[in-house]
Amino acid sequence: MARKFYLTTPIYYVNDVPHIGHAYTTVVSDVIARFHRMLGQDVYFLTGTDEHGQNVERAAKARGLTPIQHADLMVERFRGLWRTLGIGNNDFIRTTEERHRRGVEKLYQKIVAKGDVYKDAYKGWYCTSCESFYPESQIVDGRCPDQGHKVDWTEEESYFFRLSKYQEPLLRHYADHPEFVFPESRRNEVVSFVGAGLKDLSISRSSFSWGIPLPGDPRHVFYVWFDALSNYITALGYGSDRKLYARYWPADIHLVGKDILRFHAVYWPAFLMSADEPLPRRVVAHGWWLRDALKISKSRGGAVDPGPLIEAFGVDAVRHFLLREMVFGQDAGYSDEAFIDRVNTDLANDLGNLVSRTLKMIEDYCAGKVPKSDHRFRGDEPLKEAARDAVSGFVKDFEELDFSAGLARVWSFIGLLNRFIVQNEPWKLSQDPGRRWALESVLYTVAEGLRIVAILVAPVMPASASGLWKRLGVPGDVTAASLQHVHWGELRPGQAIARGEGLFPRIDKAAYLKDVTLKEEPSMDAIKPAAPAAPVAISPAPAGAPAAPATAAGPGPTEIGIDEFARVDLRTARIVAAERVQGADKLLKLTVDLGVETRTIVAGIATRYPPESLIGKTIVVVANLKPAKLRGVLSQGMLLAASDATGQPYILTTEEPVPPGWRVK
Ligand code: ME8
Repeated sequence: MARKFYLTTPIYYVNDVPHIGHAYTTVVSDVIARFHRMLGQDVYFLTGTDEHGQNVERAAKARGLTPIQHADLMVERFRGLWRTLGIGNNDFIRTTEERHRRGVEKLYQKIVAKGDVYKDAYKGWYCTSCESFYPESQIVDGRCPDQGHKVDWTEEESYFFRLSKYQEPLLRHYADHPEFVFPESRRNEVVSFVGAGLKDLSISRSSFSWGIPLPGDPRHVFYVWFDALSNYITALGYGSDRKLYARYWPADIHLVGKDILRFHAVYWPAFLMSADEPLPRRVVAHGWWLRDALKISKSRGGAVDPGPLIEAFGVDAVRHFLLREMVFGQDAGYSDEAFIDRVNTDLANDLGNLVSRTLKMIEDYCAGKVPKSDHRFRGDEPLKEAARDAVSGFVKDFEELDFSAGLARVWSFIGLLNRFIVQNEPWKLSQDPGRRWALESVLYTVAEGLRIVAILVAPVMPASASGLWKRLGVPGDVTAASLQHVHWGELRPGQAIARGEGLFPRIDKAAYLKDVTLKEEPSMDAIKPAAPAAPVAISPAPAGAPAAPATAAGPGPTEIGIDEFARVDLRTARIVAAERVQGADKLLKLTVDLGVETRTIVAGIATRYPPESLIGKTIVVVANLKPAKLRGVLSQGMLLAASDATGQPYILTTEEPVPPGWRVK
């Protein structure tokens, strides 16, 4: 029977829109899952959302929504991004689901039965952002030690878990299972944290109600981390039908960012020990994507939205970049330059060019059919050996989670294939009919090398690997290929190739970087407490324009006088033409009649308005806004629209028809 492999991502909070950090964890997990499937294992891959707690309750309230309405909207952002990124998870758990509640209650009851829960008064520092309590000794300048958020003094009745009782058992477990926390440096941190002593842990809260009520005392809800961590077993039916639990638990890998390692490597195994359930095999922590040396996170700003990158360069470019650029376990800095350089070098130049020149030569010299290798040809020996080494090295690297090294190996092999072509000069061989066997052997060798490359890159770039597979005329699905049985010579001569379009177009770096300065950040309209009645400018603001008014928690926009308002030239305009902006899902290019002139305006309203539905509509535009280029199109103004909680635009129009060019005030 196939070995089972159970893999999880953290479940993400629904008070943040997904950014590149979340995408990283989920893509890496997907790559691990695909890799293990290609090793023939019975993989179960879980992701989901963490929907309870004070942060979510607050965010929902600020938006005038109930917590569940808020969560329902936000979950779609995550699901949508995972669909776009080609994530092949087997299940998606939401902590607001009934199956989850049942499992949490069951776990709690087992811990209670063990005598590990007692009621007491909690006094101490609480960080709402991290949803975590901290002892006085760890507070630095009124901020939490993990992420530097403000902490509040909290005093309330709470149920406690006897975490202190598990200090010794945990230390023993780390010693007996050195692989339990990975990488090694993180393991040492965990061991010293636990070695320094563990205090009992408050596992209930009564100051807010958005959570799972404690059985027996519904004035309390579960502490969000007790609730959240349980997802890894509740999704397998713990507390109800245990079939999946019996088949897949314990998890083989909990993949997390280093920010939440302690919860996974200390609290979670302690809860499980108390409940007499098996512990996960490994908790694996990766590093952070940084921008300007700060962790990328929406609350800190500088978030990178993977959406526009995917839109512009394709899913596989993003997946490859994430895996290749970050040395697993360490931090990495994100920049658009690094992204473009990586994609241009690895994908457009090295692999993309190799594929297109090989296919073109097979088309030109071999009538578009895979040629055969002649037994007289010996020049392929070093490549056969290099292919064998690349495969075994790649499998070892990926098993050890060293993705960048594994991919570097594949690219060394691609480099050999490129050099092999240059050295053998098939274009010269093609001139000499007596050496046709050599020409065919050379082209077969490269095509066979590319077949193996397709198998190796399949976990990281499944769509491109399939594209390459099809172009080489190989039947079946590359993702069904086995990484354990990669043998040289399986490419069948005589198969028709399908040259098709280039696999990876080259990015014009200068043009992209010029445009990107005007790119929108991921929309936080959905989670920011909206400034009531503030009209939302839908056109992306030009570079250098002041940021949207600060709305979160603090005071609303500062007051302005009527004179200041009068400086904004608002006009009615009639839409005379509308079309989509190439390569941008959200943008429409509108031609508007302003009475005295016609202008072009780029507006981010394509998600709600098909272009043809807009023709003839009267809208309101800011007519004296400095022109700005958006995705290469000069926008000479901005239309006004309201936006709902999810960021969907509703354009402003007039109640009665009015001619274009009238002043709005
Ligand atoms: O912590 N670089 O959810 P969360 C790399 N709900 N990874 C990053 C990152 C960055 N800059 N920013 C975020 C929670 N991540 C809890 C988890 S699990 C039982 C409950 C990734 O939405 C990374 O995986 O804040 C990190 O651990 C996770 O997102 C935090 O997601």
